[in-house]
Amino acid sequence: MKGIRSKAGRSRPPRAKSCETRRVRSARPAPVAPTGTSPRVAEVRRATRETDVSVRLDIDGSGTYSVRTGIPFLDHMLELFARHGFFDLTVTATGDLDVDAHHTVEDVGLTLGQAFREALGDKAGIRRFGEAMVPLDDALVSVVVDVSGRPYLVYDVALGQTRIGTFEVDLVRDHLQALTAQVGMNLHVTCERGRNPHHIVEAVFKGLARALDLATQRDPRLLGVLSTKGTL
Ligand SMILES: [Mn+2]
Repeated sequence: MKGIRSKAGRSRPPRAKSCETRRVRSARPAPVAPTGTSPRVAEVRRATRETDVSVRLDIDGSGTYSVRTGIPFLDHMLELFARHGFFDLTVTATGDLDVDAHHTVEDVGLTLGQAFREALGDKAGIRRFGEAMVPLDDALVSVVVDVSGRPYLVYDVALGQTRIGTFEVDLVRDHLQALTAQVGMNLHVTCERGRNPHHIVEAVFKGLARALDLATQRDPRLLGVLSTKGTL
């Protein structure tokens, strides 16, 4: 016994080798694949007598976009929505803008919402809830979302009939109402404060992007859907 102990002491391995051994021993096992690794992409076209809208969406994108709706302010909002939500998004729309922008703004919301719903599939593995507070100078907007399958919009942004350039700001509500209905989500948008309508609306879309990004992300701890009911 004494001999063995003495031998072990003498043959102590050099420091480097011992570190190497420790590193190998503490190496973590390869991570388990998260729930669902299939691509979450959808392509939707919605054509009526009023509008013709095409959307291609990749939820797990990097924020690249190509948006042409014929309404420059809406393009601006959807571009920053894609960028801040890390969604790859292509939107092409032609509509009866000679009537007004209403049909196009609403139908782009419907088609985008349908693309989200299709890309999310059975919603297995998603975080489901997401929230964001976004400032832009004078404006501060909070957006909270639950991709619950129950469409409900609470839109507390009092801007009335204000226009941003030629864009009628109240159309944002119609766009979000259409989006909410098609995604099947509970969406609360609250303008905490703000003066400049452009800033406020921009904060709405950035907040929506960030909240939806969170809500649609996959949580590797989840098996199936995040609901005690078993379905979303
Ligand atoms: Mn802007």
